[in-house]
Amino acid sequence: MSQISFKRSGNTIGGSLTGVDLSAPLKDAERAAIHQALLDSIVLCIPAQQLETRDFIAFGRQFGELEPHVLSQYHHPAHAEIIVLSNVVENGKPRGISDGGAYWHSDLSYMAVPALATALYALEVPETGGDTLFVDMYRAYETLPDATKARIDGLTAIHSYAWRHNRMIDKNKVRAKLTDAQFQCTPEVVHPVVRTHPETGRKALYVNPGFTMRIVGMEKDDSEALLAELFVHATNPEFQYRHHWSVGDVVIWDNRCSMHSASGGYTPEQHRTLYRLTVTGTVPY
Ligand SMILES: O=C(O)CCC(=O)C(=O)O
Ligand SMILES: [Fe+2]
Repeated sequence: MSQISFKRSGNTIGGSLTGVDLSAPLKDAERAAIHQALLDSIVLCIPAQQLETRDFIAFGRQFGELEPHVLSQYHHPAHAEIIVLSNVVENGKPRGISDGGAYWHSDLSYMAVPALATALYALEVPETGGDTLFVDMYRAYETLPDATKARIDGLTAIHSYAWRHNRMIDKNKVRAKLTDAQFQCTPEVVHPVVRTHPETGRKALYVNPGFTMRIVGMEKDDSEALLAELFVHATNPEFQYRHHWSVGDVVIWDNRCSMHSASGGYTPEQHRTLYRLTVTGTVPY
């Protein structure tokens, strides 16, 4: 077994860990190294894995409870904890969700208890395109002008899944409307605009174009102008890491201090299939 080794991408966000086989039970030292590398790099790739579905689930479970996604029609047939992301259509039926996350967002920020982490396992990837972009929301917060920090201090914002889902239907027409039950499961929620990471104690900006509808207590136009200003600042390419996928990559990211976006750029003939699982976090403060 080779030595466990952590390498940064060169930025404040993004890193990779080699010398770990996630198909075998992890030793305590490996578990601690993965956890620390995730806190340090925000987005961690563990490449060249060959996993059974249960190995991937066991990997996710180490970080906390796993949460089945609201779009149950795309769950893995045998494991509801896994949602399938795929552009492959088999016998006229999509193997998974084909238009997930093509906008900046933090996973499950639309839930009262949002996601701590998300992990993807790459089964099929296009040679070019299909990258996932990530942004460091600690840095986005830390580099805001003092006047903006003072302005957003103590503010809260409304996040909504149905609002996003309806915009995706308008745009792509491939999505089914939310069922009544799915709609009931995702009421609007309110979170602080700046949250404190419960493990590192650092502050991070916690609004995103995907799910943040409105700043509480502001007129619509003022809220939109402030959010637009924050989003332009946060998506500065300097704060970003771009992940180009290889088959066998397991990538896990910390949603408490990052946003991400699928970047597209591949044709329907190029298959892209990833398994995804989501680890439940804690109420933001
Ligand atoms: O497919 C991707 O690149 C990202 C999808 C996404 O947003 C997610 O899995 O949370
Ligand atoms: Fe996402």
